Amino acid sequence: MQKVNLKEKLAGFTEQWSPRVVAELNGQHVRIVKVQGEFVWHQHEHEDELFLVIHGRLRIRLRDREVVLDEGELFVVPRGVEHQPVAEEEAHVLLFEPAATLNTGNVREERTVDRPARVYANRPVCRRIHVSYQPTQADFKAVMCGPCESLGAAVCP
Ligand code: NI
Repeated sequence: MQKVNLKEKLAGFTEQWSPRVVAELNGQHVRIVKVQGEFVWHQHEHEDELFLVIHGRLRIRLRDREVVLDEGELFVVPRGVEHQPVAEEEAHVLLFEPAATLNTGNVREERTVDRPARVYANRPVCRRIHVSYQPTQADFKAVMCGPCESLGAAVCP
């Protein structure tokens, strides 16, 4: 594992609502995401979800209140609690959550990302964790582990 520079990683993509994995540990993902506008209301039945604002301001709407996070502030949404992330201007957010956490939770829509791309070196060797997942051609890069990718494989064997 090499150190990860979040500014560099954030400079590497422009897509909004498309999380990138920058580290993995103990079955959890550290993800970064650029957000703007209103996300879909959703909840995660089995996962608590940590939001840490790196840049800008993020509002997390809950059914009974709203939490406003500025740079350097974090909030954990407990499992089963409906939430809607909202950002008037682009915000950059770090997420810490189990690797299986789907960004849209119990909802499936156009911003759902089944396998967020890993963007760090020394990524773990494929253990065929996605064996039940049927990737499309466009998904191959996102679902491949580092070693398979460096071998030029089309998909993890
Ligand atoms: Ni969520």
